[in-house]
Amino acid sequence: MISKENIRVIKGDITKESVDAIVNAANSSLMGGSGVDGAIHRAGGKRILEECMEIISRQGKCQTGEAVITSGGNLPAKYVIHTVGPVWNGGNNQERQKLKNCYNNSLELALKHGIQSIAFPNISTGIYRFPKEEAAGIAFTTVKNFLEVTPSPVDVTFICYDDENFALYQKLHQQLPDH
Ligand code: AR6
Repeated sequence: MISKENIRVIKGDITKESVDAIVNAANSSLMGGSGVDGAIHRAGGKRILEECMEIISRQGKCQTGEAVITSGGNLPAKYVIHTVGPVWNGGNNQERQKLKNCYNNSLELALKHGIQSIAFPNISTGIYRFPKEEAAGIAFTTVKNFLEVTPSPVDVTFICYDDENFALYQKLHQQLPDH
């Protein structure tokens, strides 16, 4: 049973998190951008971009909903898991399923690398315009379902940057049992 102790919700800057892996809301080129992607590449340094370029040359673009992993460069986190969220286009373009895939694929990749703590930003809720309340529900439910069946425990933190997301995630967190 997943309780309040298994999932953390905080307000802050994900680049400052000392966890095994932080997740980046990237785009399919993996070449950086603005928002949280820009912040991670700025704080992490050029090593992350170099590793992203190697990945692209090996496998081509990172498709929406997929995830890849690099080192954390100069970040306190050991790894960065780059996932590509869907651009909100009204909801009839499999945006919900693709957002769910981002969380599941990031967690699968984390397990493969022995990662025991992971921090997620609120994927797709900035430049990609996914409605925040629905995105929060999908993120929370997907992570909760994953944790319920995973053989190796992972500490999950949702890092909210804006007040609206923080309030939405706090509300979802309060609905979890205490223990
Ligand atoms: N720490 C944590 N969360 C942050 C930070 C930060 N330092 N900065 C912003 N956020 P966005 P998207 C929050 O736009 O919607 C990029 O250009 C922000 O408040 O970063 O998935 C990529 O290259 C929001 O809630 O990502 C893509 O082209 C959340 O992070 C595109 O944007 C996601 O907002 C991806 O768009």
